[in-house]
Amino acid sequence: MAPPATLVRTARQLWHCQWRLLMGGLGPADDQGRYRRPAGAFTSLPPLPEDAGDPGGHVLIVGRSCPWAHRAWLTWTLRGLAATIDTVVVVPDPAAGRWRFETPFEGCQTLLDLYRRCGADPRARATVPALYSRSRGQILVSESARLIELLNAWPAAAGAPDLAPQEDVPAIATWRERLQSDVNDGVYRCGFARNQAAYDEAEAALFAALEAVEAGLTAHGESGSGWLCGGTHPSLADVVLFPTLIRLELVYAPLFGCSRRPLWQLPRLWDWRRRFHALKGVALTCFPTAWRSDYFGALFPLHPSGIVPAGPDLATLVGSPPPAAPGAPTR
Ligand SMILES: N[C@@H](CCC(=O)N[C@@H](CS)C(=O)NCC(=O)O)C(=O)O
Repeated sequence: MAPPATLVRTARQLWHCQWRLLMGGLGPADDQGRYRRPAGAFTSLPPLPEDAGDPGGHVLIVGRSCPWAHRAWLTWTLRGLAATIDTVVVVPDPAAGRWRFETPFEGCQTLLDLYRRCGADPRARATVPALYSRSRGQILVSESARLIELLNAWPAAAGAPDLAPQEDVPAIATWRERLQSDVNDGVYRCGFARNQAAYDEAEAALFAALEAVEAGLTAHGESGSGWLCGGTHPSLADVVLFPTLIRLELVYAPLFGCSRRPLWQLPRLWDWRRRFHALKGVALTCFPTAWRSDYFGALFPLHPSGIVPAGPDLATLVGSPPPAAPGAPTR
């Protein structure tokens, strides 16, 4: 027998209050209910360290599921920095809501311990990615936007591409600014919106930006380049786009409501993602099982059951697009 309507109404009101409280734990919102990413610690771009060329002198701390860490990991990969920068992967501790080291790192069990030891503001969250200097015993930078710039300036492996060539700097900056707000943070602004209007605004901006990328790629496609800022290799603009796009069908569409259009309807973008994924070493930075379990398992206010979906299989997202059905719209 169905419970009485008054009981259902009361339960819904109570749950809604609880939900609002729990959402506050995911991050702050403005008075319109729009998610606002909190500022972190170690946010400025440091100078290139004098010992940057020393083997193993620095450590890039990343988490598998984090898209901000992913962009740093990609930059490290594309620049071939394994000889001078080690990587350490932290794993989520959902019960405590923080990152922990699998084996103690510099005597620390958790990333928070390391942040505290490095003198971070006690109120700051301990986030990935972070670049740590062994010689100084200090986190140099943990804001991914600056971190990827530092890694691009780092002494690189022979033949590694410059991901921000001088002539492309203005175009890269323009793309990065839009992608950061409307796409990288945009998916979170969809998922963490506190009301319909806040979601609608973020969702519209997200898909407008993706369509702008599609149009940009089409323009370059005609002149023979397949990357966002032209040229023969990807730039930092491509690097920041990839972590969000590769998680789209796996996480952001089903969990954050970023599902207005399937990506195969943006064929240049689909192909761009396939080509980026095929770059040397990029597949080694992709962990679809961890992405699914970390997002669906940990974001309790968005998904209280914690049930982790089975798919889709990443291989189906980085192959050829499905053939359009006869008469199906191409846009
Ligand atoms: N602004 C930071 C954001 C990084 C960030 O939010 N990382 C998340 C994982 S996706 C994190 O470590 N969160 C832990 C926490 O907030 O306690 C950046 O871009 O580097």
